[in-house]
Amino acid sequence: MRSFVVLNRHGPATEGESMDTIARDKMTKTGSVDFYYSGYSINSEKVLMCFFEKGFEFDGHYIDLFKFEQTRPEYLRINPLGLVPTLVINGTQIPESTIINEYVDDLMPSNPLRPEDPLLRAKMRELVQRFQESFYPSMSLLSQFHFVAGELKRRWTDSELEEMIRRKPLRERIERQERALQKGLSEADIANAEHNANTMLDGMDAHLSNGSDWLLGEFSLADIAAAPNVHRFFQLGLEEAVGKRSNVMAWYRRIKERPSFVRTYEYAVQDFS
Ligand SMILES: N[C@@H](CCC(=O)N[C@@H](CS)C(=O)NCC(=O)O)C(=O)O
Repeated sequence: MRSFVVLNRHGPATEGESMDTIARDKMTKTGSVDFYYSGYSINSEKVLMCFFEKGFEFDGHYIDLFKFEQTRPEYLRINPLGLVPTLVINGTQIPESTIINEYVDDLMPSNPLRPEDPLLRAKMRELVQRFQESFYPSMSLLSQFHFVAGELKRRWTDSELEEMIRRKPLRERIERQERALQKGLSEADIANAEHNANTMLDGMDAHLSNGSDWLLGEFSLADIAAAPNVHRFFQLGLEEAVGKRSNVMAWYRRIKERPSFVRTYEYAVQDFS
């Protein structure tokens, strides 16, 4: 199992695929490229998929959220909010999955993942933001309810959990996890998360109803931002919600065939043993 200190130097996405000359030049100048990520983390998966699409090279550092490694002092020096993912370019930290993905797309201009047309680009950003604000929190809560809380309780005693949760720097994260683990999520919490997640799927279904393969016609960071959220339905055994929406289901089948998707889920493996 990969741990906090293990380094994975990552090569180009496939043989024959090479990094942009410009990007390579920038990398040579910048020196180090460190990526802190976790398995079973929608935001980490979103960034990994972008890296693999672009053939972006990085040294990966695994932060095990099930061991609360995101609250260790050495990681808090990298990301003071105690969240993954974080990209560190020659000592400069870039947190936030959306910002990392745009940064990498800026760095490596070939094979662009954002529409050139400013209006379409604005629509792409709208979708990415919507997914970040409504899709991810809903899937995160449903994950806590259907899997994460039980897994944490299997591993740790109540007092160990209490102590580790309190190390989180953000008050809302403490409250969110205390609710999931100690106070229990209410039926209303679950219903709200399901409602919002279904609203996101409906929105995707409408976007895809014109017969296009991808959310904005061309494949973009919006598809990448949606992918780990939609995949989470399947990981949680809630795939019926996706299956009911034929356009989203067809989109999911297409996205699963992309090498970047396959590599993401090979790379971000969480050991539940
Ligand atoms: N807005 C941030 C959110 C990052 C985030 O919430 N990451 C989750 C994993 S997907 C995390 O680090 N959770 C640990 C915790 O809440 O303690 C981003 O997009 O990168």
